[in-house]
Amino acid sequence: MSAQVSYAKEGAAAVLTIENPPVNALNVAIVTGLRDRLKEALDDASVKAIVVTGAGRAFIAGADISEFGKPRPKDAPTLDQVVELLEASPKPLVAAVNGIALGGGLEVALGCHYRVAAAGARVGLPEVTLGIIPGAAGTQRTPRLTGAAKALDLIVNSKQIGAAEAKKLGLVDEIAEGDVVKAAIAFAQGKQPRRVSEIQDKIAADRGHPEIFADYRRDMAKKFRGFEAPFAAVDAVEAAVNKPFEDGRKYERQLFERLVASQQAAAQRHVFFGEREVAKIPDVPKDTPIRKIERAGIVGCGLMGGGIAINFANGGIPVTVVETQQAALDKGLANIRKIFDGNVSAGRLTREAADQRVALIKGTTDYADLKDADLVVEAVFEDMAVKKQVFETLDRVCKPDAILATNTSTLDVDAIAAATRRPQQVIGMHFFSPANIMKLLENVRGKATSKETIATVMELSKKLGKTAVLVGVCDGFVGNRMLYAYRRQAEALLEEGALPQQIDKAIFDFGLPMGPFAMQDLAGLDIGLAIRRRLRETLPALLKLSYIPDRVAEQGRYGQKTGAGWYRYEPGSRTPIPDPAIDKLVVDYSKEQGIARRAIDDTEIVERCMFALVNEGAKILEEGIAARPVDIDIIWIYGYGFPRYRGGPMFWADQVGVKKVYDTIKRLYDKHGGWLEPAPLLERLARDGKGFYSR
Ligand code: HSC
Repeated sequence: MSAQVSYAKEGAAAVLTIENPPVNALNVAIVTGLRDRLKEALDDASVKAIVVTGAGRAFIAGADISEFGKPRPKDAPTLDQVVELLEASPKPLVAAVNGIALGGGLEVALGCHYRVAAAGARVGLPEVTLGIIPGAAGTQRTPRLTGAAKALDLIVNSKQIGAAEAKKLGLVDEIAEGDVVKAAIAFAQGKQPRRVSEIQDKIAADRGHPEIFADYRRDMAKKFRGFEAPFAAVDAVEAAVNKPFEDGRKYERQLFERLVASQQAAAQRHVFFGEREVAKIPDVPKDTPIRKIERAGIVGCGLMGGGIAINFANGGIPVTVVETQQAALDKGLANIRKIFDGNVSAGRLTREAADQRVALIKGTTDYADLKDADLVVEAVFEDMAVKKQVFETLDRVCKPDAILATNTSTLDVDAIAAATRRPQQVIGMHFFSPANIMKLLENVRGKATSKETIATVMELSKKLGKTAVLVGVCDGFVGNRMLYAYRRQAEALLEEGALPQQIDKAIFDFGLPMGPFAMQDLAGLDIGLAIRRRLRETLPALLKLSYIPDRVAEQGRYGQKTGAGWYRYEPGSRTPIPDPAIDKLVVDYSKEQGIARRAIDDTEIVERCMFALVNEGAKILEEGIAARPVDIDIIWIYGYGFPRYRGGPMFWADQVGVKKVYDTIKRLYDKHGGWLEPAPLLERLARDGKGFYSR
């Protein structure tokens, strides 16, 4: 069906229905259609009231995001113009909000004189998530109905609320018992137009209280560090309170225009579509059969296994957890209960829901109890011999069609699969720690993994509440392999003249939640030490690894858990305090290596670390370990806190210019050699003037 706004008469009411599946996004055709059908209704003398509604499950999911940044036909009306036409209607206009009303969708409803919502409807202004603010007077009308504080909460946090709460806030006038369109028509009877832009009482009460906004800006500063849109949203709501409607609307428009053309908005739009794109695997068709996962198993009830079990329980899937020792099992299950209890005390879960979830998790010391599982995730010690043994056992005890997944973060999934007679049903599910909190899941396809296994595990990932990305087999897969490349540059910078706190600050200011050294202190330096020792055994001589991290760890400084690592920590505190002992260790190491230390500025730090990340990403793409640059971007946003407003490392590289990235990497490689060898793909794109997204 093509996008259209249909027109129907129901007695003396005209019903304008927006039809643009799947979510009735407002593209140029719909906005134009809405204007034209409105005119038709206004011109028809027999029409006494007008109802606007949506076909299917949505009212309107907002402006069509894919049209942002693209040229529009000159004579096409803009959404804000049509919303003003709606409000100006001399005939009463009621929005029959049948389903989700987001962004421009809610703005259309607010342009109507009244709103009647279905009980299951949801409303919100999520524009800030897209790096913009509402652009059809949403920031001006919302506070007129809710007051400034509630409007700020809704808009700045991109909150979506149900019909009942929307009614409580004043955004909705009535909740329909049955058919929402019929209810809207009935509601319109005898009503006069009531224009939201003219409602004064709530904003009049907020006027003269600048502290509402000053306090809000202060409180949100940390959460939205680096983002532009949330702060612009506060400015716009403040204007709604202090300026006449028309001036506030113009001000909102200026802010909207600036933001919609910004690099941040382009990046955040990219992330919106990327989040959906990663679920679609190029060579796994949409109609690939999917197995039902009704029962799961987990081997290992340590920190990781326990966290994974919580995911299954949260997804409503019964799960059996195996540990070989009863004591370890008891400890693991007690930890799981503690995490659920914590959720209850924090108010995130009711006691009843927590108990139901705990009841879905059964412990055992007998592998035979996994015989009915449709899928088993292995989460044991990171050692190939141990893993192979576990998989041999699973292959023996599990039913023939069960899927066997490994949670390895570094080992070869193909070698693990070879320990079974069902390599086509073996896959990696690389959960990030803590598994019950981190949203990212790297699903790792081996050489033999079947499309059915991939499709099943990708679908299951959604049920577990994860953003899953499919990757191929290599050391560290996508996320950690790139992380190693970035860390190696950070370590080289230490040798050449920088200190950990300077590097961490530069990376923090770039937008990551923490720099590489604070991150290692959080994860534990002992894990890295074991990996480095293993790597050194096989690395060619030219690819050297700095010994500085080894020296820190060898002193028993494993990070936060030992009270000292790259930083020191006061007892019970997680705040890193720079430590002169580490500064001395770093400076002494440079001297010992005969390196003359030099002043290194923040720009060089960011470029060295981030360009190395991009260069490794380019190698990963060329090798087919990631199918598309968007897979890498989503991994880095969800797994490592790469700032959403930069769109992920590959998108960011395109914004910076691949040529600049290549030239810098090449210059550094010519000087230092080793790890920074430019990826041929990077070189080719730079030469051809292309980007990762315009190959
Ligand atoms: C906006 O409204 C700006 C306005 O304030 C001002 C405009 C002023 C203009 C002046 C101009 C000069 N557009 O998520 P799903 C696609 S900003 C395009 O898988 P679900 C989606 O990509 C907008 N496409 O389904 C997917 O496509 P695929 C504010 C959109 O049931 C398919 O629909 N609104 C789209 O899990 C299904 O989506 C938002 O930010 C859109 N607006 O969730 C809402 N929305 O199948 C964004 C969806 O090809 N949308 N698509 O992959 C959502 O949050 C979710 O999609 C829903 C549905 C909750 C609507």
